[in-house]
Amino acid sequence: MFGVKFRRLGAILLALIIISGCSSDEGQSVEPSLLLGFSQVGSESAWRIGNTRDIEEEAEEHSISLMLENANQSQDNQIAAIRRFIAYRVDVIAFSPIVEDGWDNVLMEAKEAGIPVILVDRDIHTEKEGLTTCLIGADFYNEGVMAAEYLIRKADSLGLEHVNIVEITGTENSTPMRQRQAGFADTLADDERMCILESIDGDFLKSRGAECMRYLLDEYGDDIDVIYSHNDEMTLGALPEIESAGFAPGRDIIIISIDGGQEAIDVLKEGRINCVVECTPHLGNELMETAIRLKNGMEVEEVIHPVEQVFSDEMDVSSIGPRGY
Ligand code: GYE
Repeated sequence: MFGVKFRRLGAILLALIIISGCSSDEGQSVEPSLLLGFSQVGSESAWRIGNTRDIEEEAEEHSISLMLENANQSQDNQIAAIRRFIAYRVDVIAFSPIVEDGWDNVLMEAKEAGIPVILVDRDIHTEKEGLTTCLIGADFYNEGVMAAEYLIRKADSLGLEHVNIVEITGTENSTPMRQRQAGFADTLADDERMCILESIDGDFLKSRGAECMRYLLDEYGDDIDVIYSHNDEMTLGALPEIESAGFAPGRDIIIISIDGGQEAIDVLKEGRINCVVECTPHLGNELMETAIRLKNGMEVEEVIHPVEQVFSDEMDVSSIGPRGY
């Protein structure tokens, strides 16, 4: 089947034989391995690639058979993947919903098939109860809060009286976009110095980050004091545009990014980014542990957030170790 990647093929074949009701020649049934179907958003960022790798490695580590499908940034592809997982009768379905709305029908189908669903990384919006079991992912609202708190401290230390901010946001209607925006705006709301000139959709892509930056520079020029970008890729796309326009990122314009991948941390160390809020892609271990618990009919926690930190020019950046993504 196109696009389906089989991990531990032997284990899957064994699981499928057992699912279809066969037993070994001696008539002894073999303990089925856990078969997990996971639909990934795409490969849009270092974060996403690191997240996929982590999930593959942790599946291996936990002896879980993983059916991994990459949706290439399409919700339709994700829905089709989930339907295939149901048809295969996997034990557990997990997916990172590209956007929040539009999942009710396919998740009802999973529920009717009796297959538990885990949300990884991003949340969904639904009026229906009990479509998913839990969410394993970052607290994006808090990431927005941490970004804003850094900016307030930075404005204090530079003695700024008025701060013009432009925001390059992630994929519209995705959880990280909504919550990173809300956490940031809410935290700045009472600070009269802070003015968000415009928020523009960069879709978490480097190329869009560059395009958005060109537009923002045309529109606001040297009025821009701060760029708040919802991920490293868009930040890395924006930086050369800022430089071509004759500004020094990190000095003339304060740059705040989210994710904390190696490339952005290297640029932070060069002084061309001021602050990177960490968003860890290492969700694989929790995902596998949770899938095992669900398979065994155990309770799971509704929301699992990893602990995250802030890297910035307020610290000794040379002490930041290798990031691994
Ligand atoms: O910040 C971005 C990725 O959902 C947390 O998606 C994830 C975001 C991450 O493409 O780089």
